Amino acid sequence: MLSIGIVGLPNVGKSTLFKALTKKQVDIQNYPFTTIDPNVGVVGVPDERLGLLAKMSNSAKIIPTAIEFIDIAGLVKGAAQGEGLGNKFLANIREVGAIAEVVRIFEDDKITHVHKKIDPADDVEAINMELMLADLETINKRIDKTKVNDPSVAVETSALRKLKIGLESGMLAINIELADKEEEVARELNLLTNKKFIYILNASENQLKSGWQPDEKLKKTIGDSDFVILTSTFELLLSESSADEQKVFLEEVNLTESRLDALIKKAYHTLGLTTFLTTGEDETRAWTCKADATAPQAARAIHTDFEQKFIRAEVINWKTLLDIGGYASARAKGLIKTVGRDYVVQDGDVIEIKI
Ligand SMILES: Nc1nc2c(ncn2[C@@H]2O[C@H](COP(=O)(O)OP(=O)(O)O)[C@@H](O)[C@H]2O)c(=O)[nH]1
Ligand SMILES: [Mg+2]
Repeated sequence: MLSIGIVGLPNVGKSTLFKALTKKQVDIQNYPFTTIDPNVGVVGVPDERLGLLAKMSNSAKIIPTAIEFIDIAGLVKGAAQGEGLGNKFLANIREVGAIAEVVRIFEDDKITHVHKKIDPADDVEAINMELMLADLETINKRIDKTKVNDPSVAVETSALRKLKIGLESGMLAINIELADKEEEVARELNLLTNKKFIYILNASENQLKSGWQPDEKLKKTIGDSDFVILTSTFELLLSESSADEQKVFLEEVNLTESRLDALIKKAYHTLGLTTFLTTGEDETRAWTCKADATAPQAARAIHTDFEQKFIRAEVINWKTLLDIGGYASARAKGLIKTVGRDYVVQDGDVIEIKI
């Protein structure tokens, strides 16, 4: 399952956010290959389409698609050099699909900031610097093992050199320009800064209420990455409240809905994922595939055998299916497409795989 590692300095609200997220924990029986670990929360991705399709099909249950969030100990300066829990911490996030970086925006004298001042752009730079240093270490180790004059490793050598130069000049690996073959080398190294980032800007309720937005300096530091503004303590409070209470609390900060759902949806986007759907009397279910997956690749999500055994698929957009009122009418009107192995799955396709 695709996962997101939550990183950030100590005392920025990571665990509070994680706790709020785990209130959205799904029944993990439905998700094979899920890790059972107190620091891992398997969170359902909110999807309005599921309820509508389930009603149409009279489904016994609804199963959303899910992603894992991993809460990791705080990262401090020197982590890349293996100080304290640093190294172990960094090993924990090598496998994640994307990194959610929590940045403290809220001011609170009672809660110590490790740098003694609230400077979000500075904090982001400090964290990203540690991640880059860890990547540099990975690269230097690999360079030591590679015989540079061996022509069979020319691509690897050039990739390593470009990555080293880029990282040393303060670039995240993901922003370093590489040829396609070199990209493969970089991917295989599992570099931390070669992952997509989503920034969680943890503001106070007052900041939220007054429409706080990142300033130019912070925007520049974040670059093109996705970001979400929320208050982690407020989200935790919401997640522990009844629907009626939630309404009152939301009004107080001029919000119409929890920002946590927005975060989960955005994280799914950051991971580069697409949702396709299946619907019937047993269940209406959302499935995950990579954004450019073909039908057989997508079918793997349902069963690992399905990629091999795939013959064809019947596909209809969820809205078209809903508007026409179900499979029988859709079939009668010829609205269901039969597609082969080359078909690239579109977000919102309702699919029946024939094996
Ligand atoms: N005022 C305020 N305090 C917060 C907020 N988020 C977290 N805190 C507090 O900051 C402290 C550290 O939070 P925690 O989630 O454990 O941070 P972590 O070290 O990043 O995991 C706790 O006392 C939280 O209640 C917030 O949005 N506003
Ligand atoms: Mg914590």
